[in-house]
Order: sequence, then C-alpha cells, then structure tokens
Amino acid sequence: MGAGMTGAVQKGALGEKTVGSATLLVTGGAGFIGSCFIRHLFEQPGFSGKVVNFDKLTYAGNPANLTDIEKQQGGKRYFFEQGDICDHDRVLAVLKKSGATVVVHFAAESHVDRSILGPQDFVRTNIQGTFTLLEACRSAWEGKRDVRFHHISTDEVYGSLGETGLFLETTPYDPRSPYSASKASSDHLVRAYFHTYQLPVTISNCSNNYGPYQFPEKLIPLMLLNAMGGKPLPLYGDGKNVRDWLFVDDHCSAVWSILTGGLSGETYNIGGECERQNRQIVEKVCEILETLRPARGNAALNGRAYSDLITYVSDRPGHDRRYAINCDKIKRDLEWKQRFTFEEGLRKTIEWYLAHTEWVRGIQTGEYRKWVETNYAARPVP
Ligand code: NAD
Ligand code: TDX
Repeated sequence: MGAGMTGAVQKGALGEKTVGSATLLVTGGAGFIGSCFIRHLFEQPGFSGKVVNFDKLTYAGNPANLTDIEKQQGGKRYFFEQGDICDHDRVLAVLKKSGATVVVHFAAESHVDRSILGPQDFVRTNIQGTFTLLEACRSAWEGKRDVRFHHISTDEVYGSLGETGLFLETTPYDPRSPYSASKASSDHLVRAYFHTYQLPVTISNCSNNYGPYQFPEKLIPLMLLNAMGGKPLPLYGDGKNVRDWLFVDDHCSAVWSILTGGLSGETYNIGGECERQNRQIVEKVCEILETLRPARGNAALNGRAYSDLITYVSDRPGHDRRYAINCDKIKRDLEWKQRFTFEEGLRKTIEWYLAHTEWVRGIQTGEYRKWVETNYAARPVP
C-alpha cells in the first residue's frame, strides 16, 4: 500500500507543456472512449509525450480499435500493457517502469444492462479497481510534483431528472443502478484521496457518448446493426427516456482541456447540450440509414422500411427517465466547446460502421451473440 503524498496540495493547472511532454498511463484505452482519446492525443500538436495503454481486454476491450496507432507509434511512443486495474502490484510496476506522471482512468465496466444482470464485476472493477489505482499512484508519486490522476465518470451518478432541470457539478449524487452506484463510489474515493492524501486529481462527469468503435450493446450501434440485419429495434418502455448525446471526439477534447487547464480537486461536467428521446434517436438512425443504404436494396428488410423494425419491449428496471448536463463551467473556465452537431456526429458514426464491416464482423462473436440473447430474450413486448 502506498505511503502519503508529501508537500502541500497543488492547486494549479499542469499546463500544456507539462502534459504534452509527459508519459500518460491510460486505463481502458482499448475500449470505445479510451481508444478515441489515445488517437486524439497523437493528433494534438502540443503532445510529444508517450502513452501506456493499460487494459485487461474484457469483452469490451479490442486491440483492433488502435491498429493505426500501434502501426504509427508502437514501441516508440505507444505501449500496450494487458493487465487488470485490480492487480495492485502489476499497476504499481507499470507506473514505476513507465515513469507515467499522468493517469487518465477510463477502465470500467460500462453497460447499465449488464450491471443489472450481474453487478459483481462492476463493484470489483469500478470500485476496487479505482481504489487500487489510487493506492498505486499514491505510492509511485510520493514526493513528485506535476502529477495528475484524472478520473472519467458519468452523469448517471446524479440520478434521474424530471421534465426540467440540469445536472450541475454541485448536484447531489443519487445513483440508481449498480453501474451508476459503482461509478459514484469511485468518484467519492477519488475525491477522498485529494482531501486526505493531497493526491492531485480531477474528475469529469460526461453524458452519453456515441461515435466510431462503440461496442454494439449500447443504443446507437445496437440499433444501427440490428436495422442493417433486418432485426427488431428494441426500445425499452415507451421510448421517451431522454439522454444528452455527445460525439466521442468532443468528449476527448474536453478531457485534454481538463488535463492541461483543469485545477486539481475540481470536477467538470461534460455534455452535448443535445437532449433527445430514445425513439427520436432510433428514428434518426433509420432516416440516415435510408439515405446511405436504402432499405429497398437490403434483402434482410424484405420490403420493409428500417423504421418498421421499431419494437417496444419491456422496460429496463429502475430506468432513469432523463439526463441533461449543464457544462457551463468547462466552457467558461477552460474555453472548451463541442465541435460536432448531433446530425454531423451521427452521420459520421453511421458512415464509419458501414465502412468498417471487418471490425463489425469481429465484434459480433459468440460472446456478443450470447449477450444479445440473454438481454433481449427476457424482454417480452409489454
Ligand atoms: P468500454 O466498455 O467501451 O471500455 C472499457 C474498457 O475498460 C475496455 O477496454 C475494457 O477492456 C477495460 N477494462 C474493463 N475492466 C478492466 C479492468 N479490470 N482492468 C483493466 N481494464 C479494464 O467503455 P467506454 O464506453 O469507453 O467508457 C469509458 C469510461 O467512460 C468508463 O469509465 C465509463 O464509465 C465512462 N463513461 C462512458 C460514457 C458512454 O456513453 N460510453 C459516458 C460517460 C462516462
Ligand atoms: O436496446 C436498448 N433499448 C433501449 O431503449 C438499449 C441498449 C438501450 N435503450 C435505452 C436505455 C437508455 O435510456 O437507450 C438509452 C441509452 O442506453 P445505453 O446506450 O445502454 O446507455 P445508458 O444506459 O444511457 O448509459 C450510457 O451513458 C452513460 C453509457 O452506457 C454509460 O457508460 C455512461 O455512463
């Protein structure tokens, strides 16, 4: 276990020069958002440092998400370490060997429906794993300056909104699923390490992401691939639950802004300012798909339109009704803003899935099929 950090807590920002020349340990870098973030780093003009991607490669982790980076930077500025964030000795050894001074912590079990069917992995990875990482950083960084632990969290920790209102950084936590409860718990641990041990930390709470490389258990890629295959598009409940959608590149640019300009001990909300009901999302996916790959040319549709596949199924237990983020703080303090409108981001996403059939085939393995059977066979139409 780590010793205490020494010295007064560092309140300032690290700055682009410090982060730009550092070695970053990115946990969960083989997942959807983590891989996009690593790609984003190497596209940053201000980044000349190194990246260690520490990932267990669960069902959601896929080295194929970073084939391009492995080719361009592998062995020079990009290094992959397969490992479990719950393994203290391994994490500490990698931290020490790499000399990483910035940790960007994406690794998590991330799917709400899986947390309902099997919460144990969520408690282990999201809580125990975050605790283990914090302990390893406390130990490896003792006496060091210019270090930073950035924790990636979610808007789901704030609970469920009614028709009005927005989540602020100061909104009290009210998680309602095993997933959000485990993320809330990890956020509390991160804050506790700041106050108790002066570990320099930042936290971001982000709304729903979408974009290329997202595992097709989540709403948008699931609906897209089902539509292409002529399968039902299963909307939970009345389909009117609201999420705030953010294109994944915009999430990554926000994390970069926080790493370089964010103040230690601070929390930043990140959102798309783009509220949509689930049924509107699915209708939009069908609409764009009709323009890019008309259903009449798709034998699996058998004469139907994509939207004819929309099916209302039984609801997710404890289904949060509405999420919506107020992200004024990051816009004001760090001059971040979203670059992609929902229409642009969604079109780019759909074009990407249509162009990457090999990636899609690779993902739709036995494990994925098993999940789809488990989750949807138990969901009769109400
Ligand atoms: P993902 O499920 O696509 O990827 C998670 C990654 O973590 C995978 O590569 C997996 O192999 C790895 N991982 C899981 N358990 C691990 C362990 N014990 N040790 C090491 N690696 C492990 O998730 P994502 O959608 O990219 O989400 C990344 C982070 O962002 C998560 O912390 C999630 O809570 C948060 N987040 C996601 C969204 C979203 O809409 N997807 C929104 C807000 C916040
Ligand atoms: O088949 C489906 N039918 C359906 O109606 C699926 C998979 C989802 N939904 C609904 C449930 C939600 O209201 O769509 C909405 C989005 O569902 P998910 O894609 O599973 O995302 P959500 O539960 O909102 O959580 C996501 O955003 C916050 C991420 O998975 C989390 O990791 C993140 O923290």
